[in-house]
Amino acid sequence: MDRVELRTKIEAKAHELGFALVGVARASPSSHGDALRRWIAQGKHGEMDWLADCVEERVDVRTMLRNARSVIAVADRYHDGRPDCIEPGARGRIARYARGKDYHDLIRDRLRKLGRFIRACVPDAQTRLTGDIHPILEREQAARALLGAIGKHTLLIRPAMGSWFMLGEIITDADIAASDEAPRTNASSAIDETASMIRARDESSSTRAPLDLCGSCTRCIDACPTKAITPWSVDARRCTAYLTIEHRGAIDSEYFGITGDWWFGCDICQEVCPHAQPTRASKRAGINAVHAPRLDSVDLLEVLGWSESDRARLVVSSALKRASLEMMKRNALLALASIARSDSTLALNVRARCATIALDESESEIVRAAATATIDALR
Ligand code: B12
Ligand code: SF4
Ligand code: SF4
Repeated sequence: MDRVELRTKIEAKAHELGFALVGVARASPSSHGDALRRWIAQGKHGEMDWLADCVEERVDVRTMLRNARSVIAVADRYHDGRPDCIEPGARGRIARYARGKDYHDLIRDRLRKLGRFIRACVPDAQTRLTGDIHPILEREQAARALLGAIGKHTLLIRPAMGSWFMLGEIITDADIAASDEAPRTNASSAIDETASMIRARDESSSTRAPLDLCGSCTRCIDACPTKAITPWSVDARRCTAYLTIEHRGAIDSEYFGITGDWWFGCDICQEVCPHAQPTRASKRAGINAVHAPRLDSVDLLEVLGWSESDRARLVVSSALKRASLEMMKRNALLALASIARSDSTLALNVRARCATIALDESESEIVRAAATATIDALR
């Protein structure tokens, strides 16, 4: 089987497995290794030491598989851009990627099947699956495979479909034609639109600068409540997604009252992006049914009274399990500090609850500190 035919077969199999986008990149070092090293040196990874521990692996996928030649990048679409319609009250929102079943499991199972398919096509091939936790710059690999381009908010954007994608990759020593290699035999392939934009850029310029879908737009930078974004870089320490999902200690009081109603993660930079708005075409493209949302928000005052068994019920086969019970309570107070600012009756109620929590020795230091910060934010 020739290299282009192999790519076509793999693309067809990935679509059959339900992936919205698939493409192939050459296995070669990152073009942004220095940007990553700078990001780590500036401490922008916060407490995510696992990012700092394997920088050199991240900048070259061949460290994950010797003799790697190709990276197959896939993307699942989990949301179509429609605005939220959350029931009224003191509700804390869950980021859209975490509203359904845990995406790690959903993507990994199908990547395994795709890996088996590749090994059936190329019997001696070795394959390594990745997906979120592995040391690989997934967005760069996806952009190289022409799945889309990286926006100033650092997420992969697919023109006309937005950034509502989860990514996964297979690294292999099989020699597969990369997506930017002509000829493409599959004219209806989902990546052709991006491929032609990239070809147009190459024809109009001698440099191979990354495809820029942002132009002079700065909407995500302006809308980010914590000022975490500078063009093509996010200071994780300031990002609500980091503060509510990755950060395990007390949240600095400066964030109370400004992060909005987000309880787990944050979607603001995607919600405001012109590329991520729902269009007729993007609604028609739909989402993969396996990502059907189960829970979009929680009652924040209820969370404050939760026990371990309440949490356990909620996190079954869900990405929400990354947050411990004390993080969930801390996050509930963070969201209440914003919501109650515009509701004086709620503010009265929240202040009273916080005064009790702040003095309650059965609550952890982290939750008590959050209660004090909430009272201060509501003064
Ligand atoms: C750590 C991490 C986080 C951290 C840090 C985020 C960040 N921007 O780095 C935190 C906890 C904050 C986070 C938040 C979120 N995350 Co996250 N996260 C990751 C993880 C595990 C590693 C990312 C990483 O390596 N960061 C280090 C930085 C330096 O890497 P980078 O931004 O890719 O760096 C490149 C660019 O800066 C680029 N670059 C540098 N200069 C320039 C200049 C130009 C012009 C261009 C084009 C590029 C460029 O080069 C660098 C190297 O390639 C990835 C999975 C993975 N293994 O990749 C998921 C991942 C990025 N996250 C994802 C998601 C969905 C989210 C959230 C939307 C979740 C949510 N709703 O709450 C938010 C979005 C926040 C945001 N705007 O980034 C998805 C993104 C999917 C997509 N469409 O892009 C990923 C890919 C997970 C997955 N498997 O799908 N995340
Ligand atoms: S996820 Fe929210 S806090 Fe993080 S960069 Fe985007 S808008 Fe800012
Ligand atoms: S909001 Fe504007 S600047 Fe931000 S990623 Fe989207 S297009 Fe780019």
